[in-house]
Amino acid sequence: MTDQDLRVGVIGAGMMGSDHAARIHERLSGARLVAVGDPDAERADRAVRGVPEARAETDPLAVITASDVDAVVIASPGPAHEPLLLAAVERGIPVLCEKPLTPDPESALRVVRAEAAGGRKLVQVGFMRRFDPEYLRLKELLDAEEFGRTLLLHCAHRNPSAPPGFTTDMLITDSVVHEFDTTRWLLGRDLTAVSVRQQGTAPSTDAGVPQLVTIETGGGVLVDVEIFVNCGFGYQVRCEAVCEQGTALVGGDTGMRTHHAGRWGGGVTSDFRPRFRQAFDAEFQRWVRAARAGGIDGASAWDGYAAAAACEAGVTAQRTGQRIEIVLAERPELYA
Ligand code: ISE
Repeated sequence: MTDQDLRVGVIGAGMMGSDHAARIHERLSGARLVAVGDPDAERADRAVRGVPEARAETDPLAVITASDVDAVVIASPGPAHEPLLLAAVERGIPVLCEKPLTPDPESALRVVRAEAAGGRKLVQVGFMRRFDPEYLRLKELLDAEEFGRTLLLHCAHRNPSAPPGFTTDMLITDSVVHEFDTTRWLLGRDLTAVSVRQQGTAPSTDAGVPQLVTIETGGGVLVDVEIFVNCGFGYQVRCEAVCEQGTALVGGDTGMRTHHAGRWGGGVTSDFRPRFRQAFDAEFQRWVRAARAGGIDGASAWDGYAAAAACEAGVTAQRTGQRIEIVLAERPELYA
């Protein structure tokens, strides 16, 4: 720890917030945890246990305005993000905000406009797949057109079981939001339309039933996503790119292979924390470096807004069974 360490406050001490607080304390260099804010005092206390120099707060805004906080991580529920983001932008401190940036495009655009008015990118959205070594290699291959032009992406996003209260909307806003972002990032093109297919004729109210999402993109690449949050066997996120002269697959669970008791096999990760642990670590370490220089290094507020616009269209597509176009506002100069 040094005097130049970035002094970080974490807002939200739920599953992700406490995971990030531990990450900052245990695994990052150039940063130290100074505060955790959560309206639930017990959760906040738990997240700073074992970090004597960090305090627990019950008012998340107090973390943003504290003079000993240089940068904040926002990991509270999405509906709480907008006032926190606006306060951080007003104070001029860097933020790493877990997705979603905000729950809808209108509020996301207000954050974008507030940031753009200040002329400096301060808000990074926690789309961690952009830091996953396999996804990074896939992007490199696609950017260099190693197998020719990209034609299609086939994606599968499977969670072992839906947490209590997980609704069908959340298949889009909480889960497929990652594919919206990775698709834009991998292809370097905006998304233009979205359709959702599901079993039967009426929109399903059971989030445990798989759905198929089709995404159209500016460059003409078609993307399909199977979203299945009740697959039972483990956590799996795959993306296969079909190019003119070959295919490339990431997320194929190609870790250690075992041979034992007359069988061979390998492991499947249990949830997104172990699957993307390396990505989260890299994302945070790079953010710390960027934040110390006063900026960001990852998905911007504009990317968060684009994802929110795709989610809104996706939920409408899911409810109506129609193909819904994704229309974006004019992009401020800051994100050109
Ligand atoms: C969760 O919120 C995440 O962000 C995970 O990455 C995703 O796989 C999961 O489906 C979401 O519920």
